[in-house]
Amino acid sequence: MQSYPLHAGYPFELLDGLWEFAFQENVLFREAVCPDLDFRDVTEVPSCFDLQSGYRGVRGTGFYRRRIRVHRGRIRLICKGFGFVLSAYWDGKKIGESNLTYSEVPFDFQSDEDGWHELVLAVSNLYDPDGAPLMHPFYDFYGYGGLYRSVELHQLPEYSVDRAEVRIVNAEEGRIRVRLRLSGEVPEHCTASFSFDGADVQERSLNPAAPELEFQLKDRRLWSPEQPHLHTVTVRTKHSSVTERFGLRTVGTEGRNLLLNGRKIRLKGICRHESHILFGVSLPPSLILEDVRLLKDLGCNFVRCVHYPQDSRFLDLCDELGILVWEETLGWGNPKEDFQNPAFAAAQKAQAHRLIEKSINHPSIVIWGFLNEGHSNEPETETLYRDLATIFRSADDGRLISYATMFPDTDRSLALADIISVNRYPGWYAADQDLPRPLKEIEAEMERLQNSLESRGFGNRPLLISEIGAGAIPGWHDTFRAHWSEEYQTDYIRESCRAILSRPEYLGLAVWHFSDCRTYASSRALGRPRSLNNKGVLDEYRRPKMAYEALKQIYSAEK
Ligand code: ADA
Repeated sequence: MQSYPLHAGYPFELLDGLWEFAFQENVLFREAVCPDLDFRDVTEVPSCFDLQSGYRGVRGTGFYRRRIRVHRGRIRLICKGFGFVLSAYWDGKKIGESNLTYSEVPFDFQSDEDGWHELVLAVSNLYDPDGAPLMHPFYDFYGYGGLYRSVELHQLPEYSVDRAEVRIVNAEEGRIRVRLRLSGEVPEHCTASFSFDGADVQERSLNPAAPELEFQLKDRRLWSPEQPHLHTVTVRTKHSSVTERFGLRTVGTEGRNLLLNGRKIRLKGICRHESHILFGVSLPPSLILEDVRLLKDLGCNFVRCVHYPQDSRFLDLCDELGILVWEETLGWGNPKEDFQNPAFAAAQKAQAHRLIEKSINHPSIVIWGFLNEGHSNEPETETLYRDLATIFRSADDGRLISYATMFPDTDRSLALADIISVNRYPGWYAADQDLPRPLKEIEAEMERLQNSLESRGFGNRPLLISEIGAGAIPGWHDTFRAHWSEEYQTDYIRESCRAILSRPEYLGLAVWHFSDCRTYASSRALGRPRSLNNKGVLDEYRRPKMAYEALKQIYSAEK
């Protein structure tokens, strides 16, 4: 199950499979010395090394080693997702490092000789505010270590076409702009052939300084959740080719409404971590597909992908099966101290650029997000919120911008957002802790929130509840229908959906959460029984709780 873009024309190798493995506890990648390592173990790529027996829950640096045969010349190594910090060594020489946890990162280098070479990838999962600024132990999801996603090796020709980014000029008319990413020694006069949907080949000459061209598609069809039609473009240069998939659709807002292809749409959504109790954040393809099937079965038309850049295979399936997506940079409740840390700000911005680059062609993605529940009520956070919004807006005018706030009444950056997105848990983290079953708080909070935002001048923007939910221990039933019972969770989800969907002022909601997932292994787990965030409508093995059926009924009935 390979994800788009697809490359051809030059030797390409997927480096997934068994690698030699060594581990140094409590050692940061910066301090580690590769040559002295004792590679006495093996591990699998992709996977989380801290989930395998012998290494469960460890913190330190994992070293992956394998030998690879290549020709002399330009090499690109692509790591599609890792945590937290990765450094790469080719024949003992460092070829790059990255602290962009969960991002897809390329390392370009030169191989000087034909034949066998040694590749070592060192991955640290130690919390370190300077070296690994995007991850923190207080995040409410487990910070796994390892090469979460595939590793690819591209033996590039003298010059190559690496990506073809498609921007929609006019969806109805099928007019698009294709911006190429070229690398290597691109000749001043060079041509490329473009073919759409495997046919309609057009030869064009390229300006290597600005390789951007406009096209008119012949057989155009719009993409929508009901009819997720997709197109492909294949671009060939002398020794390389890339195939990208895209869809024709528009997304915009009008007052409180979200418009898809000019038509009003409400969001029936759910939040989803990439997480499974057995695989951590490194999900096998069959499970990714199963998750997308479950989203469809639930009747969702929207998934909020939390809280980091996602596996492209999941996004490909959302494109194919017609689910609208919110994708965001890695963040969770970051305080102002993070915003004042230059390493954190730089990593956020770099990750935003990488996110756009990776995901630009997915028609399913309609919202770019960032900094979940950052302390957006503090003046010190304003600059980074603004900088991130600017990065997304200037790179892409075909999508909306939002971020999930927990400070809707005092937030200082709301004006940046096309959609006001608020995380709310009334009646779960109840205002009145002595009241049994405080479900009434939900309705009251939806009313209050809407009025508060109107009074602050945001009454004319779409309003989304980007999280709402309650925890349930799977299989625990209670005649009192108390907190943690499947009964309370079911009642809670019913009441949340009713209170939100019955109000035309709300764009919709993203229920928290899809499935139970591992979180704190520290004493913070006192509020997280089983060391899991238990607010899934599915348990950690994807077995349905009572709330699953309830949500399915509501979403299936809601047009
Ligand atoms: C927040 C946060 C989620 C999760 C949730 C909860 O809204 O964004 O990641 O931690 O709270 O379960 O309390």
